[in-house]
Amino acid sequence: MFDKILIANRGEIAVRIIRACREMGIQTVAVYSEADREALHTQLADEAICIGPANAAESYLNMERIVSATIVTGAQAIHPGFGFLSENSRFVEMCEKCNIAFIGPSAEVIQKMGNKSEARSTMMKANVPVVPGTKEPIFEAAQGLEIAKEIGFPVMIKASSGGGGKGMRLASTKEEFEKMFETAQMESVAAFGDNTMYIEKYIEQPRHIEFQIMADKYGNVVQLGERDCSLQRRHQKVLEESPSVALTEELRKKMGDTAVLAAKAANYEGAGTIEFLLDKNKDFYFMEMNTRIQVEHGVTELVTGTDLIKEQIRVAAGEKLSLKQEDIVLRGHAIECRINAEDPSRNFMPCPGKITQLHIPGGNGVRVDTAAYTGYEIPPYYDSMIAKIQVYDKDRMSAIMKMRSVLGELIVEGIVTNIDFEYDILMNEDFLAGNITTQFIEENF
Ligand code: MV4
Repeated sequence: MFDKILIANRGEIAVRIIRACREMGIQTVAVYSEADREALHTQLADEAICIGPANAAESYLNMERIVSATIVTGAQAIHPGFGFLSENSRFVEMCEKCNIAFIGPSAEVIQKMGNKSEARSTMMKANVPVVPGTKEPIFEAAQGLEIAKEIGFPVMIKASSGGGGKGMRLASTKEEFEKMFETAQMESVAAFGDNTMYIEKYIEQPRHIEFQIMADKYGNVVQLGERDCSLQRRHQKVLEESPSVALTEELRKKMGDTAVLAAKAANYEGAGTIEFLLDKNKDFYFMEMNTRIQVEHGVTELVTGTDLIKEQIRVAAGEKLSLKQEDIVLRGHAIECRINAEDPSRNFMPCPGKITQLHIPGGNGVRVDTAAYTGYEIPPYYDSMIAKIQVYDKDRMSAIMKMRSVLGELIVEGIVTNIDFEYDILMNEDFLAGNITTQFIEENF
């Protein structure tokens, strides 16, 4: 096992990883920017190194400085968390060259799955269902139009380097197609320096269902059930839950088996997520694979009774999976609400500032992952998520009642947050009935 791990991240996920390391008897090194001198992760780690200015490009995204900090402190491994360098294959290559264990999959796998068009091909070859569309990457509108006519409009035009909605456009007619293709491609070139595109049939009112998977270095893969992440606003998840009300036990098994098949096809190692779109006929399609631990991993931990961060560390150190598929059962129901420093009445504009008073509820079945404290000043340079409230209870309605109670008790003063917005979702009739699609928030709020 590792003696010392460097955490290449900040905020609540850095704190979550530091705690897992401490529970395992592993020393921790935090890296922090000049804006994060007073941050909780900086204070909680055994050692902390300032790696540069507030601007993430010069600190949390600066590969050379992070690798240097790892070498200087004698850490043997880097945990990247999510965001920042977590899916950067060049960073993983650099770690490999410097003999530092990257807690995650290999550079090759990250690269392969990060290329969404190539990921589609890999999955098609492995008999994983994908959305009908292009089989090869395309670079020109004319090529795409041929395929679009075959599969029928409307179609989604997607950037191969995209994900999370960037470089993505809907085209409803062939007249619209050319213009939408050009804009999506231009966006992709600007954002990723890549003009590779692919086309998919448009799935109407889908649900976003993702499966957590975990794999070791010896080809063992398990799936830990699904999370329903259909409640999103502009591709930002707002509320996640497990299990999904949309799945029967039979469909869960079928999608879970498919997720394992997908992970094996990718030669996967570590924690990962297989994202599916589920349509109204309950047909499901592979959409993307995320090669990192995700923000919402806690809801899976609550219903499966596992610790995914510890398991990530163990498999990165070369241990066999401690989880067996037959031992993994989803018990009860978990919900997560993301608390953001943002103003819903001003188009969810970020509202950083000083938290003058913070009261965090606790109690039976309540988990709060946060790096905020009374007196903490949220810097304006990073994302606006300040806490994840997670509840666990015997069934969905009990979990909803518990989350209402917790949000009612939660006090965050000095800044504007989305707490009331989350509460309104928990009171919505369609939400209560489980009628949630990816259009829910746009339609209801
Ligand atoms: C789609 C789709 C419908 N059909 N692809 C949005 C983010 C990116 N990862 C993929 N996305 C979508 N792809 C096809 N072929 C609808 C969406 C989509 C969506 C997906 C999941 C969660 C929320 C969403 C909100 C709008 C659109």
